[in-house]
Amino acid sequence: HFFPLQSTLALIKPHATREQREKILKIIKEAGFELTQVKQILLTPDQAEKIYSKITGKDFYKDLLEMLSEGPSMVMVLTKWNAVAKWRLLIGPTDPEEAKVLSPDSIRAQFGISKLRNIVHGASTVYEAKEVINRLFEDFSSENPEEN
Ligand code: DGI
Repeated sequence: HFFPLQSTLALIKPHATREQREKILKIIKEAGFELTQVKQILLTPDQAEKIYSKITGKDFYKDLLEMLSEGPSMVMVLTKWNAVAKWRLLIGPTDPEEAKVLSPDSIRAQFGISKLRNIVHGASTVYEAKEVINRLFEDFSSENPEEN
């Protein structure tokens, strides 16, 4: 079978400890992802909206924004064959309690605390991944004028 080489948008949420971040980066490497880009950044509400455009209308969206404002997130572009689906598989279901049952080896099963504090994010589709990577990394570069 042939799978397309893809990039996905991944995020380690602010509540992750340094030790957990290191463990997750090790899992990423061992799963064969290339860490194409990485930025540790305190996401603005505007940047958060780009990542979570699907759920801005949900009642928990304000909790999500508050959680993301607690500290820097590690924003990553991960590249691999079939990266979007592979990363979603590796992180597991949204709810860590569900993940522990359905996918006990997944990142959310191992390190997630709750639906909101489920340690990581991953784009759901190739289209979404492309949109978010373009918009976020464009933002990041415009914050460093000398790079333009
Ligand atoms: O793509 P996922 O992160 O797996 O899931 P999603 O796009 O439905 O939700 C995005 C984030 O929003 C999720 O990582 C945590 C938060 N969230 C989702 N469902 C709930 C939630 N937060 C709360 N408090 N309650 C929910 O039911």
